[in-house]
Amino acid sequence: MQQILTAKRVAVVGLGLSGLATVRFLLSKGVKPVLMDTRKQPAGLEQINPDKVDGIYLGELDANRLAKMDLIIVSPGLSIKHPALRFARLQGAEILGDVELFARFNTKPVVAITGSNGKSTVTMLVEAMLQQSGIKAVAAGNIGLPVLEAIAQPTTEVFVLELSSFQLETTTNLHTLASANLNLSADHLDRYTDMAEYAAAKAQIFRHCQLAVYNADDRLTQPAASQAVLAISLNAAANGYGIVQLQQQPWLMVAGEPLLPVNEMSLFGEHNQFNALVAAALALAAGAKQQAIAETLRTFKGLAHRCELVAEVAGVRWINDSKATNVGATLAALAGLRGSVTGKIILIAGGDAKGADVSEMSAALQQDVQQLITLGQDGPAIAALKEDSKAVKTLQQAVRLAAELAQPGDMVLLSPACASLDMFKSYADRGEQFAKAVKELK
Ligand code: UMA
Ligand code: ADP
Repeated sequence: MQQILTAKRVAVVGLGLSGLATVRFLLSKGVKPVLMDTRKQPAGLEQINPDKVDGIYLGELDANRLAKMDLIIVSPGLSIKHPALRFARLQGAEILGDVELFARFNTKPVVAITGSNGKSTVTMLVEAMLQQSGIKAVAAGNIGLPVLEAIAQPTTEVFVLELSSFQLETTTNLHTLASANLNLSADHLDRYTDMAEYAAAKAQIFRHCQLAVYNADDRLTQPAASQAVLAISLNAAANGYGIVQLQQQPWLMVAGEPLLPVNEMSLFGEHNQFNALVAAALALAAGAKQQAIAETLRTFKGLAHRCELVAEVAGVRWINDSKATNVGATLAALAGLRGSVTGKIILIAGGDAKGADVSEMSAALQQDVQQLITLGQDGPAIAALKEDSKAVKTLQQAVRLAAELAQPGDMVLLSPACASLDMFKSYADRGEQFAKAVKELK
């Protein structure tokens, strides 16, 4: 595989986390890449020694320079439809992403996860289930640790990769023990022409997998190829997976065996029962033990900013679901939480909808939300879906307004259905500002 890099002119486009890891990886293989980024001041610039690389070019991409390359490794944040990249491809350059480079060099077993929502939760669950089984598993990819940084850890026995559609669209040779596509709902439509194009990017995860795990209730996740498949549904216990009634209570069934009662799981919400079943199937494929899977599901508390209880003040629960950056995630949060609320749900939503049709929230806003507070760039489009919604300018104002309107038994839910970047540094920054504002309430 090493020969794919020799005698080649190689460029790395994008100097974020994955770009920097790519540069280090290439340098370790004796390759001196050309570096480019459309930003004048990319965050990772100061970490690069200019003497070690073959030039750093910032600002608008130079199509002619790119066209001279044999191999271009593009960061996931940059669309491969960029005219300069298209031109380079026409001139014969090979364009791939860091995950494809990983795939060509990796020798360890891989489990991979994609979907519009639930990727990080399932990825962390699988990693924990494998570790609990005594297997040295490492989670990497979209979850945060760049794959080309993870590849350098010699003790790793299994890689658990969270893969975004951006990473998958440049990945063609990733071989996995098992891959899962959790669900597809409108997201990133500012980058894809339509849902079909977005779904096609996600479907790449099944290209070379020994077991394809998909969502039986979401047709768009179904693999096209006829490899071994496992369809999982919460609505029907089939193929050995699902929810079964036992001793008058619902149990998770995994590989044909009742694993544990649903109420013993520390994660809540129906969507997390589905996540648990998929994670169990993937972990089993990579050698996890049933008992370790059950123990993980009893103790795994979930990740920050995903339906996270940040405070309970005067009988009002404040939930931070800032990671709900698309409509599907907010719908799952409402469906998962509504059963546990005796009073009103006060929803704080809005931000950058990334081109999605927010009207898909309309029915849930009527049925499950008693008061809507909106903010951000696409706040008005969401506000238009519900009578008496209230628009605010800042998250702090939203929190103060929610506190005025809330009564004991109510839940205030930050689940924006939108990306945060119009107002915040990241979804985590938005979630932290929410928690801070809640703590400051008198
Ligand atoms: N950018 C430019 N010009 C460039 C290159 C990038 O403007 O030349 C911009 C991008 O549009 C983006 C930002 O810079 O706004 C970062 O892009 P990047 O490709 O450099 O990102 P990295 O820092 O390498 O982080 C990437 C993933 N980011 C994206 O896909 C946007 C991280 O996922 C991932 O954790 C990391 O690699 C390690 O593998 C983050 C993410 O937001 C969490 N993912 C999206 C999501 O989950 O919705 C897909
Ligand atoms: P991702 O990594 O795909 O963004 P996360 O696990 O970080 O997924 O969860 C993101 C959001 O999606 C959270 O708001 C969470 O409540 C919601 N979510 C988690 N799992 C699912 C699922 N299976 N279906 C729909 N929404 C989900």
